[in-house]
Amino acid sequence: MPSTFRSLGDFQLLTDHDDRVVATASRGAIEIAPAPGGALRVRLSRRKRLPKYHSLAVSPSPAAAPSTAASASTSAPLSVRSASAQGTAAARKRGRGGGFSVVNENLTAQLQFDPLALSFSLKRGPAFAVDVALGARGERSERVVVRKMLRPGEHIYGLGEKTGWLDKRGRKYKMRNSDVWLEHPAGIGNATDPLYASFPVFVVHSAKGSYGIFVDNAEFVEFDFTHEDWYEFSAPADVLNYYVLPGPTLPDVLCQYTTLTGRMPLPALWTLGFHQCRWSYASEAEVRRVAAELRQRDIPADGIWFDIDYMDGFRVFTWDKKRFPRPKQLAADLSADGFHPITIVDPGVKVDDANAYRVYDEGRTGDHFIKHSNGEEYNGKVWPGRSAFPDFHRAETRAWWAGHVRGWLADFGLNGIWNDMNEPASTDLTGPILDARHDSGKLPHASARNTYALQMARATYDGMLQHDPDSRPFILTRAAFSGAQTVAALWCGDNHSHWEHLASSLPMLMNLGLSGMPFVGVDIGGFGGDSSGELLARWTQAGVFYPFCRNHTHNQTRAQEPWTFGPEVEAICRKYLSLRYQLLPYLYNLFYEASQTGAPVMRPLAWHYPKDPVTFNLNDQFMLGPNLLIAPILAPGLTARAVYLPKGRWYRWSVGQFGKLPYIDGPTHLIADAPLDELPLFVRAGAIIPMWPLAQHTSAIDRDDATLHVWPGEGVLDFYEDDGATRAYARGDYCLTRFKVIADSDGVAVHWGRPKGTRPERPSLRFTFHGLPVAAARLDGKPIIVRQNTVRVKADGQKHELVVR
Ligand code: MIG
Repeated sequence: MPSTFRSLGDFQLLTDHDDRVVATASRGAIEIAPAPGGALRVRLSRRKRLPKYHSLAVSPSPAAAPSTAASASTSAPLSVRSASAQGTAAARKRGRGGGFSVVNENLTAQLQFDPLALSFSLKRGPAFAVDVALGARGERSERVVVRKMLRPGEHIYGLGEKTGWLDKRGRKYKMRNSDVWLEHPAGIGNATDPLYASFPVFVVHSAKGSYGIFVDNAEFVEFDFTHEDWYEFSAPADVLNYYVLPGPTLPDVLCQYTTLTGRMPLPALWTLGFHQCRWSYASEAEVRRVAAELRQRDIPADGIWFDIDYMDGFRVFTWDKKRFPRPKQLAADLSADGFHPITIVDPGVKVDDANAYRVYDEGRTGDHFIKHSNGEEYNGKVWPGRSAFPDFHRAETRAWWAGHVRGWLADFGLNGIWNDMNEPASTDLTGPILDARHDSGKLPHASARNTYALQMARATYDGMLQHDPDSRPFILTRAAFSGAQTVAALWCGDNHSHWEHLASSLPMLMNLGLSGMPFVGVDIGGFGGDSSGELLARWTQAGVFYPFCRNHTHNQTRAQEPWTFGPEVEAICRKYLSLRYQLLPYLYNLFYEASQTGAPVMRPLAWHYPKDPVTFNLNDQFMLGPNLLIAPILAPGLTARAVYLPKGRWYRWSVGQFGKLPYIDGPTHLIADAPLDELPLFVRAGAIIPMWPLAQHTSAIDRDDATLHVWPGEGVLDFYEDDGATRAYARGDYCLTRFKVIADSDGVAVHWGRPKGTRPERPSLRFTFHGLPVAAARLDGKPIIVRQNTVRVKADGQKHELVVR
């Protein structure tokens, strides 16, 4: 323990309030309170008095527990515990020997008095999250420190967007939203930290189960996982707040965490399509050319992006009139061709001459910019030059910004907003940004920085909803904090065209998913540096399985659109992007699940195989939902790779080939062939995977024409369908049908029930069976026609049984 460490001192007094318990010691206090979703909240103070609890991450009205048993398409149903939707469950408290316990639903906190320490347990379960030391440290004891026991066999996941392996053991991490540029081909082991976003939440997982800790402090929180027997987290604040998420499974932890911090609402379907970006398509002609090429070359795409050069001198909410003389017409033409235009909007507002730039003038008059402690406007240098920064922690400023966003969308017919530089990135001009104050001077920068982007995204979201109250706003953000999942998707900033950055995207994105952030991706092909044809081909093969799928590159690098490396690479990109489009109903279903339970879309194998130690730090494979296992090629020159298949039966993906397919029974390692045009992709026996016919953009998809692809085995699909665009689903306009597949020695049966929701069913449904030759089919006992392993069934809202042999 460093010499400056001070314990909280001797226990003095226990106060039992109705909704919380406070133990005071000579140099501090601990408060324990029940929290929604069966969690407990702990507040550790280095003073004897606890200020009022305040959080920008934990919503005052917690997300409801999953309302249906529809935890989507998993062979074994998710064991999601029902959370108490209404506020907190009352604590049951009882004294015991030298301690005291607080209980919320199944979770008990045991408070020991001498020395003050906490441990937790689920009914009859062993103790976990056991304190080994509590106190404060630093010259003025300015950092509150919690140290807890770590056991052999325990692994650490989460922490959001971090470098390093899936398992965070062996590293220290800091939460401080930062604009970073990794010059070197730093691989997974690269120690760059912090990055752009802060998610101070982690999961401790072992074959015995999982629990989570969410450190609810926006200050620069630090984590230390370098020790054998304990881990530590600390915050430079008077009070450290943390929630214990009891699990006992990974899905439980995510459900508990997102009950507190909220879940991602359903995205608009188009946002799951392919996005083409570059810094920058800097003229109307260039944007039109790229859009036309995507269509001519049959590269399916929905998003087309406008990086900073569309603006007039980088002034936000303006267009460069020379290069974009008719932005409204341009957006309308793009929309007519199935593209969704998205513009970048940075926080920095150009400091301009009086009456030259409305946004700056209004910002000054309305007191909307952050100021130094002496009351002067903080200015830093960003793209527009000298700039001021909106005070997004202030409600009036958020409303002002929302108004601009609303106008921006309405005036030009745009569909999405891209928030960059929102850490905020800035080169100080008027003095250090750390001296700036937020929320009308009430909040020091060190407490406001990590939530700056979150508050900006919330303002943006509000503006987008004002523009169209029935829409599903789309925001892509670089910086973020816990809770950002409720308003934004995230990409991981400036990666590079290095194989190592393709490889490191897997653990980074999987850990973001385990931090409650399902809609994530990295720049496909790499942002900095020149990509190569082989790298782009391999990156696209992996990237079509990222939840967010965008090709993007720097303005000083060679072009990186799918066709720029010749016909072979173009064909590979087309093949895999087309597969993504056909798989969109499966992907959309996973987003539905995320909106219900907080489950990630892109998952480590440990999510589905939590007792299998081979999965615990498996960095080079991932699952898209329960049924697809992706093992991308992550290094040049390879035409085969080792793949781990966990317990159960697996098929290599081969839609289009019928008859008997070879299968592999796990757990096993195998060498999978992977010529440049093939990605090792496996499907779980018992999978039901909905697919749509291929189209070049989401609005052209015939969504009534769905096929359920079935691989023999045991499985469930809760097939969720809605209009993919509006909020009508919240009024019941959806169709949710549960399909079950059961296999026996000589055939497969699919059962389904009456759909839920008021949305009419699609007129019919096709089933295609894989892995067995189908000679005959019976629907509710009556023979029906089979062609190419496929049968078509008319929808009638009733229960049915389909058996094929
Ligand atoms: O200082 O807008 O991460 O995606 O293309 C660079 C230009 C600012 C950084 C973003 C990148 C974007 C670029 N931006």
